[in-house]
Amino acid sequence: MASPARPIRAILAALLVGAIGVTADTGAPRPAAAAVTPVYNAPPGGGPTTEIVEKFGPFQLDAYGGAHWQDDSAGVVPRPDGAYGLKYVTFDLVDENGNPFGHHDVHMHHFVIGAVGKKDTACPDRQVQGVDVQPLIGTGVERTPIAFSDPYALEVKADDLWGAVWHLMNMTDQPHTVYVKYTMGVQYGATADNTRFLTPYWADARHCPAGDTWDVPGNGGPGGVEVRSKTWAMPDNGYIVGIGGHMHDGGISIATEHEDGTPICENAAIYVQGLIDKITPCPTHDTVTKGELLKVTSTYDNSAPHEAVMGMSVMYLWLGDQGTPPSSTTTTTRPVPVVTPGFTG
Ligand SMILES: [Cu+2]
Repeated sequence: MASPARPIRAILAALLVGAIGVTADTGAPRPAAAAVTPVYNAPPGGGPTTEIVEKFGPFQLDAYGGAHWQDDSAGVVPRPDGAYGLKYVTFDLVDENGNPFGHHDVHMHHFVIGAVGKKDTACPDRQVQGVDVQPLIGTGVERTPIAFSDPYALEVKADDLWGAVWHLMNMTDQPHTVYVKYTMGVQYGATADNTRFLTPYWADARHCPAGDTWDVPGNGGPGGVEVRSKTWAMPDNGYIVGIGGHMHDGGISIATEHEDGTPICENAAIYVQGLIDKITPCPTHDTVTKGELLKVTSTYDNSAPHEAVMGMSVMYLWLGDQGTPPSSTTTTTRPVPVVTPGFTG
């Protein structure tokens, strides 16, 4: 693999380090008190979705403990050409024949993609060597997909450049050839007229820009937890369309609340054999107002130390206005359909 250009590499290395548990099951329960607003006056969406698979690699990884058993780096990554709305992404690790690796055989600690040259809405000062980077999508060991139902999508412009940071680890006693495979659904027909384009807003529990690590000391005794919170001023009026939580092993939850304490989302870590296996997503469609302070809180186990952890609420906002709700008339024979908002599995 060619060495990435140094400025891009430096930018992306400074951008984000870690695993992302963004996304989505329509069946995921919402916090009882979340104020979810129906989708109404929606444009039709961007039309048919085309599925495109990108493979990035190869990474030649030695057996666990070898000279190059892991790859922790950054660079420019491929993306589908053209302009479109990005509707969904799934991530996997595959061998040279396309066969997937088990999640704990080759460990995808993180693979995070950002748009180079665009501003991070949450932390506009995120800049390295004069170049802005906006985090877009990513995943970690849990490899959960990201998906947005119509009329929502992430906008990708024809001249956008994608860079990524990644950390892959071969946990087996055999060397492997590894590719990162990401499968995307794109709508080439998506325009600002037919689609509500989303703004990524990645809000950390302690630091701006999001993605900084810290150490949990482990001095809390049996059952002890470490709680950290940070507030984030919403950049404009709009809607939160979905939230993915991001944390590392030892994490219990990421909570996102309105300024008045009303819960919006709690992303919970689900463990299998002591390792994070899933992070529950929050599909939602909750209103936010310009300047409102959302509180993001991470809760970690503090009965034992956990090094280099993260806590992040990966939000996707639509900074638009639905207008007034349509009123029913006497000729209406059925209710206004309620579109299931936000992420879909
Ligand atoms: Cu992380």
